[in-house]
Amino acid sequence: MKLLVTRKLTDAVEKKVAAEFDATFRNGAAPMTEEEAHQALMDYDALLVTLGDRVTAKALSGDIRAKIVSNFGVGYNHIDAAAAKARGIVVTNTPGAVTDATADIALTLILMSARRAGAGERFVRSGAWTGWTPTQFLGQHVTGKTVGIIGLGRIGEAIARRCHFGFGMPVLFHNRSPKDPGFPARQVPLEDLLAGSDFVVVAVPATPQTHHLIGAAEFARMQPHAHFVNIARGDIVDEAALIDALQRGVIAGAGLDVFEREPFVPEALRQLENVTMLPHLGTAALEVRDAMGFMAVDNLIAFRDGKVPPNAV
Ligand code: 8YV
Repeated sequence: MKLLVTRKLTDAVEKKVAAEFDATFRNGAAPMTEEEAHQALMDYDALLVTLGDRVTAKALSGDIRAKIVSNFGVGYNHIDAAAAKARGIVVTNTPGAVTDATADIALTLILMSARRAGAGERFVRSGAWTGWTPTQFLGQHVTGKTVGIIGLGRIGEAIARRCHFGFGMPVLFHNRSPKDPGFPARQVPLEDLLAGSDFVVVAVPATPQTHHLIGAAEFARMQPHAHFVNIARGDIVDEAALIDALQRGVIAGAGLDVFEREPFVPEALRQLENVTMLPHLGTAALEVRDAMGFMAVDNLIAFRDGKVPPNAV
């Protein structure tokens, strides 16, 4: 099977890919454009793609050769899965492998935003710190506060688990279908979650239905001392409305691992002290990226061997 790997992966994963497939490793860190994706789909039997590679309906049109697109990552909003399905092309992803690392980043952002860790770090680094005082950099206490999690899938549940067991936080969650995580957590309508939470965390996938799920009206429902965290996808949030809410003190702070037009981050957002921003670090740990890569390769191997890939979407 002729395979194109669109981005640099870990050494261990690349070694496994090379051992299993007639593989070509594309150069460069930039995602594939729609035109490149189309060409790749014409030239290869299989693609191992990731965040930002534009496997759109247009890229999937015409006389293409590829039969499977294996995504490295759980979120696959850069792939038109419906168009792929219509053409009989299998799409797979890597759930499970990303869950704990992504939940850990959510907790990192809750803590950093509440405790003003980013602003404090910048302050020390600047050389401006002249000494401790009892009223310096006062943030919000996290332990025992209420967290509201939008989307109780694998990652949302892992965040809830950490908040409940680790920080004694009452957990509210909003989810399309009824869910019982097996520890105290209350399923509520989105409006009640927004109004009743000290920390609101977005953990839903990016779909046409979740585009701009959170905007000005939702920020207005949140409490002025509340913090907002997004570890999912940037376009679930109306970024202009978030900037406005942060500038006007509608909410106290935000922690973001993802952005609406990633990697573009608006100047207005970068200038705010009450926002903590990370460069999409969700799964950025060697063993996690190894596990994701092995999962993506295992999906390809299963397909090659005539089996149903374990993680078809
Ligand atoms: C990935 C993620 O590392 O798995 C996902 O969907 O958001 C990240 O943690 C990255 O997006 C590659 O897919």
